[in-house]
Amino acid sequence: MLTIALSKGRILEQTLPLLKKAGLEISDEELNSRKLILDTSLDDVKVIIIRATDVPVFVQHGAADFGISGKDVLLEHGADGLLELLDLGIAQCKLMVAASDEQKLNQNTLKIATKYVNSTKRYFEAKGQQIEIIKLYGAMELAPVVGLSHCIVDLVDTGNTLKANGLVPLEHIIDISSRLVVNAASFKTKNAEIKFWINSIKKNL
Ligand code: PRT
Ligand code: MG
Repeated sequence: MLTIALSKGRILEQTLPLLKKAGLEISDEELNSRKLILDTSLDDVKVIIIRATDVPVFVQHGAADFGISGKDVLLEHGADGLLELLDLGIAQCKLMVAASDEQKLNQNTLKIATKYVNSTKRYFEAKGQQIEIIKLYGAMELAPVVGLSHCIVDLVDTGNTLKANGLVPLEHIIDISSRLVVNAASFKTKNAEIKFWINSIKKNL
């Protein structure tokens, strides 16, 4: 039995065609049901649907053998017990610093609203810039507008969300895409099975 962890939303949408090409299908009936454990076209493979940020947690603890997760989420979670074995190149975006204008970044202590606390700390520590982080769980773009922070660190794709809120992308922290992560113990005990799926997905990327 193999359990794969996926998150709802854009990662699921972009992963399903990859799994299909690799020989694993999930019916619309399963996808449209309210079930969190979905049956697949193969009896010995199940898919669980969870929050994006929970995917590395389930995989780390072996509740899923492997999962697909954004690099942004993995950088926050840490690599403990996880093997990042494949870059799927899907759900691409950039982690960036954004503000209403460049001058806003000139502060002795820069106030930053973000949910990416670890990546933000690492980036500004390397630059030697003193910061104060205001941890938010969403709608980061709002923070500079209402004076909660000088800038934000968030994912940017088209840039439309920033623009709509009067913000501009200023500094590029890292390119993001989704990665296939494997539970380290599963990779030993179910090595052939997991390698089979990694290779099948890889062949069709
Ligand atoms: O809400 P929940 O925590 O359950 O998950 P989620 O809503 O964050 O999930 P979802 O489906 O949005 O997928 C999140 C994953 O997709 C992230 O972890 C990234 O790896 C990846 N991804 C790729 C993105 C984007 N692109 C993206 N543009 N995740 C979020 N965004 C958001 C961004 O935060 C901003 O609000 O889209 C907005 C910017 O988009 P543009 O096109 O206006 O620049
Ligand atoms: Mg969301």
